[in-house]
Amino acid sequence: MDTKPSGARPARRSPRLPNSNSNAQGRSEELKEAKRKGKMDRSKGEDELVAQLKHLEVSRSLASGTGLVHSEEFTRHNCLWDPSHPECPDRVTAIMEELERRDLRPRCLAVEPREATEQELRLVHKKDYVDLMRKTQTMSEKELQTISENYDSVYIHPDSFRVASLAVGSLLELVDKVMTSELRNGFSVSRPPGHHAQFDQANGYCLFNNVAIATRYAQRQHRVKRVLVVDWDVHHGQGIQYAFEEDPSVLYFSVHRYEKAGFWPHLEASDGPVAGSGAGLGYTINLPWNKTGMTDADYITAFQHLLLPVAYQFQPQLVLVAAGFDCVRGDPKGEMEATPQCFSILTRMLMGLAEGRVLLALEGGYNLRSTAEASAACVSSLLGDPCPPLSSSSPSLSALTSISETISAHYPYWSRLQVLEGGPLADDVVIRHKANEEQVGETSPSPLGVMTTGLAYDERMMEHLNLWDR
Ligand code: Q9C
Ligand code: ZN
Repeated sequence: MDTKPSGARPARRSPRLPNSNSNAQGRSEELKEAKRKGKMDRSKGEDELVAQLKHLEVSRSLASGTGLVHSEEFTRHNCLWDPSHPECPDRVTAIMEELERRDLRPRCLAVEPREATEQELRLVHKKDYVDLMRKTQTMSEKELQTISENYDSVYIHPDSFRVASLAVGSLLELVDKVMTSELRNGFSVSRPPGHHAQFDQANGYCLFNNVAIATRYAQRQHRVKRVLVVDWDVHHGQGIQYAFEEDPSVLYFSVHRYEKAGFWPHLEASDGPVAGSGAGLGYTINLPWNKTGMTDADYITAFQHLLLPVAYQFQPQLVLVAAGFDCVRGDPKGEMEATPQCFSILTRMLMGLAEGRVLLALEGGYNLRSTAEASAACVSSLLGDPCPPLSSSSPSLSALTSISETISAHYPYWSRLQVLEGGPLADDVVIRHKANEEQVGETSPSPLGVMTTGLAYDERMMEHLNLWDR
């Protein structure tokens, strides 16, 4: 496509330039033609040119803009009987202030939130449950407290039904806009969170499962076949896992604090060997951390060696992120050590998937500063800014062990995890992993034992040389 020698290319392409789409040579020619005509005919408006490009189905490469949903309404849901509850209105206010402070807010396109319909809520939830939640709007504080106690770690306010419906609807609006390429990507600064909410129950500060509903909505409304859900909230999003465990059209990846089921929600279903069931076998990927203090290197290694190989094989058409920031350094619940800047990189790593259709929805995050800074880091990446540098470090032995165990569990399902040459080597990998564990036990952590680097070399490559400038 490009006839210039590669050395003459700029080191970094502007994110505003159309992507070099490898299988789009023909369309690329058409695009050039369209651009040429556009330049020639100055009377033609930009709108007409854009319409022309849309017709050529290259519009995705031009899809620009990061959608940002927020509303004051998200501060109306609060705990009447515990004013110091960690899932508090200040969480979203702190994020919006940080976006403002860093001048990120005006660079985004404001998307108006709307309430989800009953039908939409029922894409994931039972009718009786939706009806019950609706009825809480007129209940007394006493009644609300009683209802809340039927669930694990939940509070309900008279405004909760409306606000939770608005959190769902906000994400659905973003789904509409990225699927039609009106926007490239987006971030929903909403609450209450959603990833613990289940078919017939609220759970873990969550009333409706925002991300799970958005996944089903994208599939029904926009004919999306494959959705990747990435859940980096420090808690396992069991609500999302349960919704899709038998479904091969949704790949659910969660990285979470586990400590051998010692951490909430204390489920063995959160462990690494759990991989889904029936047709969905292989489409649930759990990466449980068995120690606190996981760093940037641990998260980045997990993405590089586990999530991304599988994700690029899966070829999602939409990426939804259950973006909890209780995994960021300073969070009282997560007790992890990932920096806010790390989330720029994780976000960027996902933007190569699904033609850039990446939507983040706020989940947990209980240190206001950490949550606000990490959210801003994500928005900055969505806008195309370069990632800030990280201080380099190595992944920990505990992290590598977890990653290796999950890779082993998924070897049978994902050939892209098969990095060793020469056929199915799952057994070999387990052995190598153990050997690595012994080896690094004495010294400092080393790269993933299950990963080997292949070197390709052929003498015939010597025949390619510059004849007039040796
Ligand atoms: N002793 C989110 O981060 N903790 N939810 C219960 C019981 C519940 C977290 C502790 C934590 C829920 C969205
Ligand atoms: Zn959480």
